Amino acid sequence: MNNKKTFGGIPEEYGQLAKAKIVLIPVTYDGTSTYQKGADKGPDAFLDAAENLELYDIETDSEVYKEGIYLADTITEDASPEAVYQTVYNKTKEYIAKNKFVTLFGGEHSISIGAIKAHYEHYDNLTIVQIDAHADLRKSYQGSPYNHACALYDASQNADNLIQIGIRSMDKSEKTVMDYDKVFFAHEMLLNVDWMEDAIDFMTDDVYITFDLDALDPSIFPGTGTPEPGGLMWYETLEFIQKIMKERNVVGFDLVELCPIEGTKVSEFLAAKLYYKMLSYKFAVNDEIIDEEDEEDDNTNKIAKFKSKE
Ligand SMILES: [Mn+2]
Repeated sequence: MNNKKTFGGIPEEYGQLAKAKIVLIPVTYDGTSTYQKGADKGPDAFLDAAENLELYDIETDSEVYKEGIYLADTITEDASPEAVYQTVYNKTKEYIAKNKFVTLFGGEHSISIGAIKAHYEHYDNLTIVQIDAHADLRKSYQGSPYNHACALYDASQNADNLIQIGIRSMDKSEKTVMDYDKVFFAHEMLLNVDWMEDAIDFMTDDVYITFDLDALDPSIFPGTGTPEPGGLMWYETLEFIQKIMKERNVVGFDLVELCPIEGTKVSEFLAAKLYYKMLSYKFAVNDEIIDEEDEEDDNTNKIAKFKSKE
């Protein structure tokens, strides 16, 4: 499928592959989801919402689209979970080889398997940060190792480092695979005001983020296949992402599991805004603004909140 538009309707000159630092690959696959279907409609809803974003980011005082965002052809492969994995892996590799900052938008979480692998093969000692309600550590599910329930199994075995954030649902069998030191369960994050720093301490220099949007609280993000209560709120999510971007070298990321709900745009608009925020933090030229904010960082991490300044 050929995307005729640019991401967010940015001017053509910033949407060309040759000049763009950033590549966005939409992937529509939703073949293995087991509860509500509809993640295949995620990329279109996300791209539509992005057209309604302000392209100036207040917090970083930047217009990150000027780094160039190339909207790659949507991957619509759906023959099998394995075929999707292979196609995503090849495409991601191709753009990494072109020195691009590769981002993907799903689709269900299985689309991340190939993207993660392409990145950990390219970068030595890469940390995978998984932000997700679900552990996704099953070795195989419903006959396939490329099922959404297995999205991080390969990374847990073959990547150098995996850190799981926001987990609040898993099968008992996943306990044998899980590295508990590097798992931040949602119920424990509530009580640990230092969870962000603790998590970052486990990260190596280079980091890839796989962000399953069901990690977010359903009150702010209802549009996902399996909306688990007790998730991350908006400002704590941004604070965490900003810290990672500042303290480590993020080399790419994916956002998955947007399942649009008819009659409301809340979820797709949040996804678009989050995507653009992540790029803004990554490429922000105005580092001073971020530094200043970091010095006031003694706020608690309970349910998201504006920072209190005494
Ligand atoms: Mn997931």
